[in-house]
Amino acid sequence: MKTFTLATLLTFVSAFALANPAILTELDSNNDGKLSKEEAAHDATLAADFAKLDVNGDGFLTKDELAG
Ligand SMILES: [Ca+2]
Repeated sequence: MKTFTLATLLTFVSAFALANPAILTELDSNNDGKLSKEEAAHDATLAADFAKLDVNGDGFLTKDELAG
């Protein structure tokens, strides 16, 4: 039962992480649910890939763009 509970918890955590990339929560300083170029600049990889990740070119990275 303990193993089942842990497995269930891990599944939940993984699904949550996919839907809400940790980097978004970590860097979203104004909590608007998306990353501006300024917020993304705190992560070297994100900053370098910003233009590529910003699929719709609106200047923000949403959780869908970060997950995709
Ligand atoms: Ca965007």
